[in-house]
Amino acid sequence: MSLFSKKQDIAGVNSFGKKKLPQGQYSTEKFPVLSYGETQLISLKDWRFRVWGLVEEQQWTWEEFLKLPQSTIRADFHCVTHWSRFDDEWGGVLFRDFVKHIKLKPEAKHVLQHAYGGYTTNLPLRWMIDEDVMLAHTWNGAPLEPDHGGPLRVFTPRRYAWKGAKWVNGLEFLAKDKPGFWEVNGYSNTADPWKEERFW
Ligand SMILES: Nc1nc2c(c(=O)[nH]1)N[C@H]1C(S)=C(S)[C@@H](COP(=O)(O)O)O[C@H]1N2
Ligand SMILES: [Mo]
Repeated sequence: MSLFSKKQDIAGVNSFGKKKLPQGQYSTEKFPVLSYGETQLISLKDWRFRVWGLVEEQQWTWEEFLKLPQSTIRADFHCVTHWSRFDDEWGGVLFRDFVKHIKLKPEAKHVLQHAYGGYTTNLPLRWMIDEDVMLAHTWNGAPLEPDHGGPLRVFTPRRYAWKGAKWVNGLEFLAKDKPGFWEVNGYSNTADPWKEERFW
C-alpha cells in the first residue's frame, strides 16, 4: 500500500463512524509487541478455553472452538502508548456469536478475561456484545503469532488494545465489575480512544 493511500485511509471515519485517527494517536505500519511478562507458548493440543462464574461452565478444545461461527472483520488497533494500526483483517469468533453458545445466568453483567500467564482485563457484558469484540486467531490471513497473543486473543476495536487479553483462555462472568491487571494499576476502566480515556 502506498504512503499516499495510507494517508487517505486515516483521514475519514472508521467502520463505526468515529474519526479514523483518534486524538493523540499516530499511525504506524509496524505492529509493536506490548506484553507485560513473557510471551506464552501454548500448543494447540494443550490449549483450552473455559467459561465460568455466572454461566453454565463449559470448556472447548482448539478443534471445538473452530466449530463455533467464524467471522472476519477489518478494523483498527489503538494502543494507549499512542500508536494505531489501520485496516488489518482479523479472523475469529465474534463475542456476540460466542455468547449464543453459552448459557448465561441473568445476573451476569460483567466479563473478566483471563489469559495464560495471568493477565486479566474487564469489560461490561453489554460492550462485549455491542462492540465487535472478537476472540481472534487469525491476522491478515495467517494464524496470530504467539507474540501477538496466538493461538487466541481478544480484539476490541472500540477500546484501547489493553482491553483485549492475548493468550486468552477463559471468560469469567460476574454480576459486578472487577478491574483487571492494568485497570488496577492506573489505566482507565472504560478505555475509549475517542475520549482519550487512558489513565485514571
Ligand atoms: N496477556 C496479555 N494480554 C495483553 C497484554 C499483556 O501484557 N498480556 N498487553 C495489552 C496491551 S497493553 C496492549 S497495547 C496489547 C498489545 O498487543 P500486541 O502486543 O499484539 O501489539 O495487548 C494487550 N493484551
Ligand atoms: Mo498497551
